[in-house]
Amino acid sequence: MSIWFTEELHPYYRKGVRIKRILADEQTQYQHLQFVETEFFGNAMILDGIIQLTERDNMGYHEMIVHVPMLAVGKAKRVLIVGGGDGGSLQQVLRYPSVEEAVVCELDQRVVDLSREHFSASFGDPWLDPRTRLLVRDAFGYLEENPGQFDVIISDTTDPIGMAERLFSDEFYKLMVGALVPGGAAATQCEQPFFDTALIKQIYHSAMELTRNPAYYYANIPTYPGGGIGFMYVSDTPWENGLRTALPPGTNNYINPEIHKAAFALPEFFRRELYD
Ligand code: SPD
Repeated sequence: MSIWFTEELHPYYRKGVRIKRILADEQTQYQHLQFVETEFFGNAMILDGIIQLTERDNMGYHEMIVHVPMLAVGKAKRVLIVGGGDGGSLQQVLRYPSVEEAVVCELDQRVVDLSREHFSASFGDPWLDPRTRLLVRDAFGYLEENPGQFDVIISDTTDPIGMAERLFSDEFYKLMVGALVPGGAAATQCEQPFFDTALIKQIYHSAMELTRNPAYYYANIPTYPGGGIGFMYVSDTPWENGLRTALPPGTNNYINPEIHKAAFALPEFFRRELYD
């Protein structure tokens, strides 16, 4: 069987990948969850018709969303991942020997279960690490209950549609910053400069009101709309601190010191929108 999966996240833009076979297809309590084997990108997870990650190109996403705040803070002990049920961010967080506890707040247990089955070749099983604590619940309440607790928070979410829309709100950013220790840092999935300029501006402004050194950065991920995605770095600690910190033990497939620095260079139309 050889079929095309076409994604239409925006009504004016489509992209597609060729699929070899469907590995899982179910309606969970929260969403339509699919795992497919693609022709070029390895296994992929699709939620409500939107590609969340593929084995071949997820490294740009997970390495950048995790290492930029982790390196900036240095020696993080407690880390919270909001969403992230596929385990990709968790795998990167656990590379740091300083991490004592990595809490993953994921709403949908089925995302974790099926990711363990279909991404084990890429992520191993980070859920077995004794430092991992999985909480199957909504992150809002957990953030409210845990002010000032985390050195680093990673908001590894879907797009701002339906139940995930709240994770892009001012209220969420306020709670997230409130859950950081002084000097702690967060990085959030923050969409695409061409398609989501207004949303990113709104988030940057709210991050500016909450912290001294927010900044936007970008990574290339061919299976996402526009070929990439950005992240909001949210902290009083400048992201540049991370340029002086060594990457953790293990192999990187995307980040290196040059990429780390260059990711914060923005195309002029977008830099003007955001920073002027
Ligand atoms: N438009 C696709 C955005 C996907 C962001 N979520 C990725 C989750 C990977 N852990």
